[in-house]
Amino acid sequence: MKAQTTILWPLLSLAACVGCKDSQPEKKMNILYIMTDDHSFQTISAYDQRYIRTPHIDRIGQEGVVFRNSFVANSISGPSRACMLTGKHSHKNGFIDNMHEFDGSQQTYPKLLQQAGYQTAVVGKWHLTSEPTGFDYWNILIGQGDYYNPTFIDNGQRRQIEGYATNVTTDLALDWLENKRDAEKPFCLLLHHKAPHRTWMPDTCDLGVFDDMVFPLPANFYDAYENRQAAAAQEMSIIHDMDLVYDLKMADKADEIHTASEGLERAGRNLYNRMNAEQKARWDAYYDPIIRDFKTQGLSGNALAEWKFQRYMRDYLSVIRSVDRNIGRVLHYLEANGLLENTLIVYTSDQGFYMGEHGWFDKRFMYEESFRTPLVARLPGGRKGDVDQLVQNIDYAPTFLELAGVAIPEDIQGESLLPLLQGKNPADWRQSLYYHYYEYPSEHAVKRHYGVRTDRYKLIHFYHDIDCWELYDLEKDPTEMNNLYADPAYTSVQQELHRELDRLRTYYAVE
Ligand SMILES: [Ca+2]
Repeated sequence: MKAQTTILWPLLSLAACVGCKDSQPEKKMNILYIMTDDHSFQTISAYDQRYIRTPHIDRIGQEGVVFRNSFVANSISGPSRACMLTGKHSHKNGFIDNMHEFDGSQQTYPKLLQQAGYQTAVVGKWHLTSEPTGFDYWNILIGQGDYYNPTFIDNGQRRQIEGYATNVTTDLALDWLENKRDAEKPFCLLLHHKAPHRTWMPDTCDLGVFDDMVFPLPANFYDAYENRQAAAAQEMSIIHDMDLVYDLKMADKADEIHTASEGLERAGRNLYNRMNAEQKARWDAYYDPIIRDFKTQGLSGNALAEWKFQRYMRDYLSVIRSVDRNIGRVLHYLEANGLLENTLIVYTSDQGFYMGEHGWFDKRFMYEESFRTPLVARLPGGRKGDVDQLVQNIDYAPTFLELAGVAIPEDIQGESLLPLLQGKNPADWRQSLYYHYYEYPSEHAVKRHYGVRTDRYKLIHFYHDIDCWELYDLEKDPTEMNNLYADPAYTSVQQELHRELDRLRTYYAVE
């Protein structure tokens, strides 16, 4: 599957070709890799039309492919990004959780592309602690970054930029494309948004746009986590862990609303205080009446939980609206500048997210909502339609390398998606995926776990301070409520999954 195919894009200048066919200069395909942070596939209309329309993200999929079975190797920001940069699972790239620092001296695909003559750039969220390596240009947010008036590190220099993060990050990317790159070289641009990461602060122009909608509660919103010990132990529930001030913007001027976490409450007020006077005026015009109404209602129990869910959905979707609009700006730029037909465009997220399923927000678990991640890609001249094969974020690095005609190093663990993008269906494509999450003990209290997923089944082992196995039949139980590990009817399935998990751990050299 790692056979090399070089896609070469002939220069459009006819003058350059006259009489010199044999020595005709050839230009490689550009790569635009757009990624957001915590964008659930449930909130992209190419995947799910219950909540929002995302015409610009959908366009990438309509003119290219929608990966229907796209997953991550480790469902948390920094580690997921390290898997993508290296094409290797966490235990091989070393960045197993967000408390680590990424070893930037190791092999990454931007470095290999740079060596092959590509101009490389990363703009927006980085979150790998160490400074970017392998980029001609980098202009990154600090840590998670801020939604309002964010500070960027511009090739080493800190600079605060007035505005809303998704707009500003897009501006920086377009500025690099227009003014800063060498147009004679192919480019690889990583446009990585901070949005829609917690605390889902909308742009002022998007405040209130979803207020007419009432979102149905997921059927398992009040999940009791029966027979699932790790799920019962988490601290990422909308009911108990979503903070009224930090997450839901109830920072009242009278300072009467207080929450269980002084730290989160203070952080919430600090986020508000980052805004300038004009931004605050628009923000207050929207949120002050909501805060007043909230105080009047005096909600508790399920009524409070459901109020929080509705607020969460409205804020989150408003942030997505800005993401999609800004992707539209980028597509328009490419089209207007003749770049649409020689650029691979990829849109993904660093992992999926819970929109109230199991009562949760956040990610981390190997359950479907956070193990899956959206992935749409548009390859000029390539396949149009759905791709059903199991793909994972370790596959992006070898895909970009193969597209650029760079030999894929033997130690890369992912598989190039280029054949799938070109419309082929390799007979020997992988039949199962390996996953490993390490960040415990930590915020949200999700236990360490690893597992295997096939097209129908999933086996998970939670370990560290517990020792629990879970098995799901995704065909009969797509929302993973029924742990079948001890069910005698699934004994042979269980044994087969154990064998497959052992095989994968050997194949990926897990120690
Ligand atoms: Ca994330």
